[in-house]
Amino acid sequence: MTPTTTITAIATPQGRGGVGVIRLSGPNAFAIAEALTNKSLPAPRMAGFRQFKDAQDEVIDEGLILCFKAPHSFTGEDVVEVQGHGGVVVQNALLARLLSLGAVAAKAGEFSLRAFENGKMDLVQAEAISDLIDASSEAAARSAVRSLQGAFSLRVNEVLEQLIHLRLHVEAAIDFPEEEIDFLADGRILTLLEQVQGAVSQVQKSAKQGQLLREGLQVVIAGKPNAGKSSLLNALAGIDRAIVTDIAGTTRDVLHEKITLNGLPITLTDTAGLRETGDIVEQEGIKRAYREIEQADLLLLVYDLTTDDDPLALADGFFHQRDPKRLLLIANKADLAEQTPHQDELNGFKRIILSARQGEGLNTLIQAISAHAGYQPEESTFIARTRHLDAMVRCQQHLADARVQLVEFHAGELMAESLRLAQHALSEITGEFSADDLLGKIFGSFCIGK
Ligand SMILES: Nc1nc2c(ncn2[C@@H]2O[C@H](COP(=O)(O)OP(=O)(O)O)[C@@H](O)[C@H]2O)c(=O)[nH]1
Ligand SMILES: [Mg+2]
Repeated sequence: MTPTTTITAIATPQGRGGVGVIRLSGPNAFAIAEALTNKSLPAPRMAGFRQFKDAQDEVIDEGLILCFKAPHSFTGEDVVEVQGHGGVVVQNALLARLLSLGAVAAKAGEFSLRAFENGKMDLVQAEAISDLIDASSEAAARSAVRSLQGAFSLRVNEVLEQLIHLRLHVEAAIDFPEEEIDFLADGRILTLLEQVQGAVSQVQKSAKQGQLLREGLQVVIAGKPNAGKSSLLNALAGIDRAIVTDIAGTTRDVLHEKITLNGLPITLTDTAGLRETGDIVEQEGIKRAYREIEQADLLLLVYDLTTDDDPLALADGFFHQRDPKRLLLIANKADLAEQTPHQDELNGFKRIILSARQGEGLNTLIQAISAHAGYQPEESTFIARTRHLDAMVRCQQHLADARVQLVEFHAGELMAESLRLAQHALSEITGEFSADDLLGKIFGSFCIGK
């Protein structure tokens, strides 16, 4: 399906700036630009200085025109960049003129969608552009560039090739039924299958790091009033963000603070102390605290060492379940209890003894958080999304099914079907086999003009 419309959008941020760029893409891009300037266009890839005019031939703005002839453009279509001045009013006047000349306002991500549809980039690369624009840390930006340049796609495609190679072997075995049993049993197919499983695991590991970089970790601080939750948030954030007093019930609303620990983006959430209370405002705060607790990747249960509170009993009471993968016990006020900050274990739960007020033991906590997330930044990390991880999990499930069919049932046909599904799942990452609604969801979250 070739789009017949010519789309346009302001590509630079709305606001004051030296330059404001408007993009046009589609079959009429050149004709519309010619009408805008009332002059012939510069040769492709050559900048030309032009006046941009309205219907009455009045000058709206002046600046550079850049043309890119299909297929040598971002979208693969004829593209024109109109580079005027960066003011909200003048840019909107230019945009209105382009619309009156027959261009259509681009939807969010429509330029990238066309680039994808015209084979200029795969889905992972298109997503990487969006992630690069939204990157919240230098590490995230660097990984996004790596994905954009194809590092992730290359890894996925390598595994896909191995998988296709394996499928060929299995299909061949099915096509020669008299040899099927021997062929399937000779161990070669199993070896190939195990190689594919290993390769997917490797990519999964790297992608998990990339997803952490992109999506960060939701860490929620919870506990009784006065345990030192707000003090801990302030200590980790390195600023006086939350109000700290010795009055129980000081924190009533949920407070979010974005921080980066060793390059790992974290959203820290401070919550109201959990207790029975008659105060309506505090009750609402506690309700909100529970909502945050449910969604947390990691819970920091803070308790006061100078009391005789039992953290595991608190965890039972607050969360009704204990999951060592989601819970870190934080024994606070080590200074008052005259304990040196350290780390130990309590019934399989990691416990960190620290002093939020003195800032002692924080490094141990930071390391424990990184370790909990499984975060090990490496130079080659590429950006990845939950969508990619889900696809790989499904791929692994189909591979495991294939293995059962092979090893337990020698069922070539069923194994072949599982492998086909595994390939399908993996291909969704780069977009080879993506449903339209998925594409709509992905590109719809992009900014306009990309
Ligand atoms: N000595 C000492 N006092 C602390 C420590 N952490 C918090 N506090 C004090 O305990 C009181 C309650 O702290 P706050 O952070 O507001 O607790 P929250 O109610 O859990 O948010 C305040 O007076 C803090 O100064 C600590 O590590 N050592
Ligand atoms: Mg507080």
